[in-house]
Amino acid sequence: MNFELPKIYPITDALLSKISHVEQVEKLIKGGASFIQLREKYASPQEFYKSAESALKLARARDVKIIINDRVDIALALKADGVHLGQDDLLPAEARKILGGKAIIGFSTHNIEQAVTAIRFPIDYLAIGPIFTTGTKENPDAVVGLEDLRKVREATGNFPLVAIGGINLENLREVYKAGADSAAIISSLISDTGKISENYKLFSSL
Ligand code: TZP
Ligand code: MG
Repeated sequence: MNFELPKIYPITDALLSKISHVEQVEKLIKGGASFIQLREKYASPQEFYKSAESALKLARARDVKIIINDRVDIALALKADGVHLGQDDLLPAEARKILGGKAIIGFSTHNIEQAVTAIRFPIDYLAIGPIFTTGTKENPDAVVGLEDLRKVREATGNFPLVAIGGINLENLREVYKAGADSAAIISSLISDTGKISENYKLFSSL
């Protein structure tokens, strides 16, 4: 593997944080983040390209890795570190052909069956969620829960595993205990704009 999965995997959201992706990246880096996903569900591809370009420029200067959500084209054009794909995005094998062997490819799954299928794909990590109820994702899949997270860990051996969805300071330890290598977090990290750096530090100290 050409990267180390961080224990806390921050994901940006311009709507929730009310600030740009580059501003979120700056605050996350200030808090110690070295691996960040840019997630943009509302802006046009053109706008996302522009904001990802600024975020990537800053991240490059600080030796921080940037993963682009959904958009293989934008990841390729900006030479981002990788892409995070969902069940309906380009298949990981197609993305791998486009982005090459060095790109980090993550893949979202929502149940044990999808997770077991995913470990045969050319991906670097798999994500499973929503573990808890989340208000961040539109039309989220059914809540997976800690028990099924445990089962996913068992069924996928030591495959790099990211848990996502409704993770906060209270439940983070349970998520690691159930077998997640990493916790991907949006709202409890970035929705209080003034506390993004502080929150990252707090989460990564647990
Ligand atoms: N995929 C499953 S849940 C989710 C995504 C993108 C949203 C996670 O956001 P939050 O605010 O940490 O629940
Ligand atoms: Mg997607």
